[in-house]
Amino acid sequence: TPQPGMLYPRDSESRQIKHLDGMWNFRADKSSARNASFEEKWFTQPLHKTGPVIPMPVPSSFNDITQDKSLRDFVGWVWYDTEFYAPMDWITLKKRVVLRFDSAHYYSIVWLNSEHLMEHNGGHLPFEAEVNNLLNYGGVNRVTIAINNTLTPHTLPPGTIEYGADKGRYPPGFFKQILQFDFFNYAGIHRSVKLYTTPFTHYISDITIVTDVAGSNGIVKYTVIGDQSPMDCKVEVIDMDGFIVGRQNGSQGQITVTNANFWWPYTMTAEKPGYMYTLKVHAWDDFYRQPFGIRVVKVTDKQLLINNRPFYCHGVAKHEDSDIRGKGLDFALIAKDFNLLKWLGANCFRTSHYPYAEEIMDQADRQGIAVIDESPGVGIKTVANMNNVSLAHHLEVMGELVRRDKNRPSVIMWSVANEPASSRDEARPYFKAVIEHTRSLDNTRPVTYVNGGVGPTSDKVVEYVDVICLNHYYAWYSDCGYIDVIPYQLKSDLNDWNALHKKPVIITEYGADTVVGLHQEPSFIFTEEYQVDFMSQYHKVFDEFRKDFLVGEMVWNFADFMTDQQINRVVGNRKGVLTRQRQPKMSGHLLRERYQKLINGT
Ligand code: GCB
Repeated sequence: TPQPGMLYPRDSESRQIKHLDGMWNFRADKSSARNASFEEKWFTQPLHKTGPVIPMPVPSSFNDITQDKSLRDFVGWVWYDTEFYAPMDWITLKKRVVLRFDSAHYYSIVWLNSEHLMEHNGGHLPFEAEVNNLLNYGGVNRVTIAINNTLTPHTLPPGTIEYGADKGRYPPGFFKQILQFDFFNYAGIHRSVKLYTTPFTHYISDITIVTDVAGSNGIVKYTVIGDQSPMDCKVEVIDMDGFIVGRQNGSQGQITVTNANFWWPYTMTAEKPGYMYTLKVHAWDDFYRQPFGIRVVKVTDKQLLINNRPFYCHGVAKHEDSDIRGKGLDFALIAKDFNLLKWLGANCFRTSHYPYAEEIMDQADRQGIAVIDESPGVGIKTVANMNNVSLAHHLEVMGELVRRDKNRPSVIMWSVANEPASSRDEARPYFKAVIEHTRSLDNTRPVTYVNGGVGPTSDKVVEYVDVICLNHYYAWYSDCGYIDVIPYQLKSDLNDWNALHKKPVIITEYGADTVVGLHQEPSFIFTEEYQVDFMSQYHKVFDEFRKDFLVGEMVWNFADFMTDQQINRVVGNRKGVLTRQRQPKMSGHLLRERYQKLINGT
C-alpha cells in the first residue's frame, strides 16, 4: 500500500501552485546501447549542452510531434528539462515545496539541479517529492526527467522486446516492441507538471471521505491525515451555493447533512446532477478544500444501485487519444468529449484501459457521468505476467489508483484489468489477490475485471468480482459479416453466465471497425451501414436483458484511436462511433437516438 497523500494540488490560503507546463527541451537517447545518456550523465548539465535538443510541449506525447519516424516509434530513454525560479518568499514564509508530475509514461527518473529526486514506475498516475533540500532560491533551478517507455512482462501494461534473430535478414541492432494490447504506446510527459507549496511542517497530507444516504439526509464520514499527530483539525461541509451545511472538530468524524443534494448521474435526475460539496479542512495553519459528492453504490444479484435506485449504464468505452498530442492532456478535448457524451446521451464510461487524467475525472464528477475506473492492467496474458513480481506491481498500482480517486462520486466501480487470460490456473490466485487487495483499500465500491471472451466454465476470476463485465465481438472477430448470429450468441452467452453466477452483467465492449465515409447497401464490413446493422442487433438483446440482470452497455469505442501498425488496423482502430476528430459516423446518430430514448424512459 503506498503512503497516504497525493492530494490534487489546489491553491488555498496556505498553498500556492506554480505551473511548469510549456515548451521543455527534449532529447532522445538514440545511442546503440540505448544508455549513453546515463554514461554521459546528461542530468548533470542543461540538456542542450549534451547535444541537440528540440522543443517539446508538456503535456503531450512526444510521438506525433515531429516528422521523425524513429521518434514516433522510439523505444528507450527520452530526456526533458526546463528551468524555473523559486520565489524568495517561499523561504520567509517557511513553505514546504513539492514537485508533482500528474503522469509520465512509463518509468521516470527525476533530478533537480543535477541531484536525484525521485523515480516512479508506471504511467497514468501521479508522483511527487518534496524539493526543499534541493531548491535554489537565489537563482535558476533545473528539473530534468528521463522517461523510458519500454514495457516488460512485469509492467502494467505488459509487453516484450523482440530482436531480429536472423542477423542476415535484419539491420544491425534491430528490435521491436511487442504490445499485448490494442492501442499505441504513446509516451512522454502526458499530464501537467506543478510545484506546489504547503506549510513546512504541520500540513494536511491526505483526506478520505465516505458517504451514505439515510432518507433525505447525507452521512459524511471523513478522515484527515497530517504529517504530525495529534492534529488540530476543523472541517466544514460547504454546498454549491457556498453555505456551510455541517461542521466538526477532529481529524476523524461524521457529519449529517440534512436534506442533502445527493450526487446523481445526470440521466437519473433533471435537477442538480453531479452535485458536489466541498470539505473544507483547516488543520493548524493549513487549508485544503476537498470536493466530494454524497452518494452510495450497491450491488444486488441483479442490479446496480445508486442511492438505492437502479442505475442502467448506457455509455461508452473511451481512450485518452487524439491527433498530434496522443495521450497528452488537453482541456479543449476534455470539454469537447463531455459535450459529445451528453450529445450521445451517455451516462457512463469506462477508463479503458488505464486511469484517466484527474481533470477528466473532475468533469465526470461535476457533470454526473458515472465511471468504471480501470487500472492499466491490460494484456495480462502470460505466466510471467502473473508471477510475484507482476503481482507486487499490480497491487502497488491499485493502491495508487484508489488513493488518487477514492473521493470521487463518479467512480462507481474499480476495474482491476481488461481481458486477462482468465482461464489460466495462475489467474485465480493472482486476481484473487488483486481484487481482495482493492476491496481492502475501498470496501464502498464494487470491484470487477473485464472478461475477454473466456466462457463461464473456463473462467477462473469471475467468482471474485461483484459485477460481471463482458466484451463481445460476435459477427466481427467470429462469424464476420453474419449479423444474424448476434442475438443467438449473445443471448446464450448471457444465459450461460447467469446460470452459473447470480451477479449483474455489463457488456463493456461490442463494436465493429468502420471507415468513415465507406458506404455499401446491403451492408458490408467496414462500412457505416455495417456498424449500424451490427449495433442494432446487439441493442435488441440488450433491451430484452436489461429488464433482468443486464445493468449496462458500452459501445467500443467512443472515438477512433491510434494503434500499432497491424494488418487488421487501418491507421488505428476504427470502431469509434465518432472519428478521431470527434465527428459522428452514422452509428453515432444511431447511438444518440437509442440513448436519448433510454433517458426518457421510452
Ligand atoms: C478488445 C479490447 C480492446 C480492443 C478491442 C478491439 O476486446 O479490450 O482494447 O481495442 O477489443 O477493437 O479489438
